[in-house]
Amino acid sequence: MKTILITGAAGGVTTMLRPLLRPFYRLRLSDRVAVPSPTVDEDVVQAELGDLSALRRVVAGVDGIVHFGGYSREADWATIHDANIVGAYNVFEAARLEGVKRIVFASSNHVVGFYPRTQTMPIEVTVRPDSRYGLSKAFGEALGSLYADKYGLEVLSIRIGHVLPKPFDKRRLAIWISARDLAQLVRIGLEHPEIRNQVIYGMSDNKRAWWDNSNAFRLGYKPVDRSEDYAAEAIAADRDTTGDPRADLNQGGEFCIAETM
Ligand code: 15L
Repeated sequence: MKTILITGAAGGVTTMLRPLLRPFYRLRLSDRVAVPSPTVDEDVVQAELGDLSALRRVVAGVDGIVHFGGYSREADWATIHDANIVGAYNVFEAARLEGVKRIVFASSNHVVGFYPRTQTMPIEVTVRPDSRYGLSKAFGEALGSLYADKYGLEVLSIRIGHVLPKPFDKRRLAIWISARDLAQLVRIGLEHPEIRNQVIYGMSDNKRAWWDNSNAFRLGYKPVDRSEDYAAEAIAADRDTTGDPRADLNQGGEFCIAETM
């Protein structure tokens, strides 16, 4: 069984992913805070993403890294810089120095959040970040490109939509992904022999999607969940309108206007 490091293992999304990945991998879990309810098979190590030497010890000997660590919403520059810019750099650098070839990077839809909702987009578009957070995820994708081209790492960046048991508004009907569909994409990122530096969207089989996810389908992705099953409830909730057209008309929603969250 391969050993896989999950960074940010105390987070909500990684907590949903752990039981879905455990049947296939020996999991090493890292976070700066305590990881909830580790099983006897999970190896927990506390580490700060800002500490490269500590990270080198954490990644040493693993077969792949699933990097979800960092800050997952909009915040002030110091927070984003330390957690997502320095943090992502250190993860890629630790991988290179310790000879770990595979990285699955948790990117975000907020890399392209200032595209209008009327546009259906392939992956190969110029980034239009909607926040310092989105900008930091674009930096992470660019790190993947550099480390693949220059050092031969194999990197899958997933522009994740929104991971929750079910989508709760119209925007999320377009971008939602279930935990099991995301786990499938993570496994593709860890296993697929043709990964060099690929970027894909992380969404389920969503009828109202804004993204063309051909890149993921080419790698064999077959989503099993559909946001449309929750459409009536999400539309009735009527949570979408902020009154600011930047948020209401663009894909990134409230990230297009928020300064912190
Ligand atoms: C993200 O990238 C965030 O990490 C998550 O908390 C959600 O806000 C999501 O995007 C979203 O766009 O709904």
